[in-house]
Amino acid sequence: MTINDDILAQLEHQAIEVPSWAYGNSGTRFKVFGTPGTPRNPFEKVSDAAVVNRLTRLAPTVALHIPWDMVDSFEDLRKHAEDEGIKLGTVNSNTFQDDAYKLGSLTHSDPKIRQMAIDHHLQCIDVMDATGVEDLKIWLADGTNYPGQADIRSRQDRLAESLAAIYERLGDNQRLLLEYKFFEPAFYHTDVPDWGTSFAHTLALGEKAMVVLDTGHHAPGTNIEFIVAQLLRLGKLGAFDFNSRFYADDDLIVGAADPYQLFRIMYEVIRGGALDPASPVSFVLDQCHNIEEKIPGQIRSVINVQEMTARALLVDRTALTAAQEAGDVLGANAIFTDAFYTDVRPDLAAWRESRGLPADPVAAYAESGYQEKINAERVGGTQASWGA
Ligand code: LRH
Ligand code: MN
Ligand code: MN
Repeated sequence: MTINDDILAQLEHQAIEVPSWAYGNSGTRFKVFGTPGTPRNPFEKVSDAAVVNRLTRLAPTVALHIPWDMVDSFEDLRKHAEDEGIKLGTVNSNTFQDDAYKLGSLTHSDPKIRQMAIDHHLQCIDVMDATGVEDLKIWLADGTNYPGQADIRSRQDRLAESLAAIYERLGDNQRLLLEYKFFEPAFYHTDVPDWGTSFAHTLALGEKAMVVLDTGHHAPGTNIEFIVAQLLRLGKLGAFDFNSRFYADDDLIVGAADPYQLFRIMYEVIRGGALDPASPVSFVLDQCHNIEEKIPGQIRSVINVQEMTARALLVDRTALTAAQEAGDVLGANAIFTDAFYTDVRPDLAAWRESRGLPADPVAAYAESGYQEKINAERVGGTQASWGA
């Protein structure tokens, strides 16, 4: 099996948004390791993101996290991104680091705290207005640790009201994307734990509200590709947060832990029409590089997505449908796995070269001297970290 022109044409427009926070230092609750060359401000994070795009032509936008990426002038940040050849992407809100939100944000029983959380989201929409960004991504840490701690049902009612107040402020082309996560930091119940809850709220809000599927936010063993198929069928899949995990929300490089799962997800993406440039689904990385180099880690990540997309495009869907309809269980499975086991790396490397890109973008980065340059330049100041 080889990658033909039809497949290359479908890969041509693939875009994977990178997260600004992947370029800052991150770690676990045990240790955050500092690394030379780490950005000291959002401008430097945008510059690093642009390097990933220059070497891969796969990452034309960078997601922001507010307040981590707060700057005096978003107009300047937007211009800086454009000068570097990329654009600013999704604006992520953050109501998980203030003391005030210890017992909840948009779900809090105190109307003053709820209003504070709503106002933060309205400020995020102001940032979107100033930068031309269309997507507001909301992930809430809201939840409880102990049964009986709070009334689960009234928290849902308050959440619906708060979300409606935010939704109200969206411009015509703007969207509210609601991300679910089954646990952490709350350990007993989480207020948006699953796709069903996110679906129910976004359905009630209206067409501009959609669900975010973060691949690390499910219980082990969950069939994520089924959720992808279902949300696409319902027209409510707004975005992916890609990463991979072995145990919890590990935020490792996408495709690293379970490449076959990424293949199965990309197959459903293609089956559901979400690779079409007109599709509303956006593909975003949500990762941290705790011990590995960050820029090469991001390059590896976008290439992993590209490779698994190419493999999923290799599935002979006509033959697969025929085998499925004939009840040929093993035959259908073989058609599926034949595509998965095809090494597409040489074909993609040749294609990259034909488009003036390096055959091996990770090696090209190592040879580019960029890392040495930022190691020398970015001394002094405070390194950005997950959380600042
Ligand atoms: C929560 C999450 C969410 C946040 C990001 C930093 O676990 O996935 O998307 O915005 O991590
Ligand atoms: Mn996420
Ligand atoms: Mn997460």
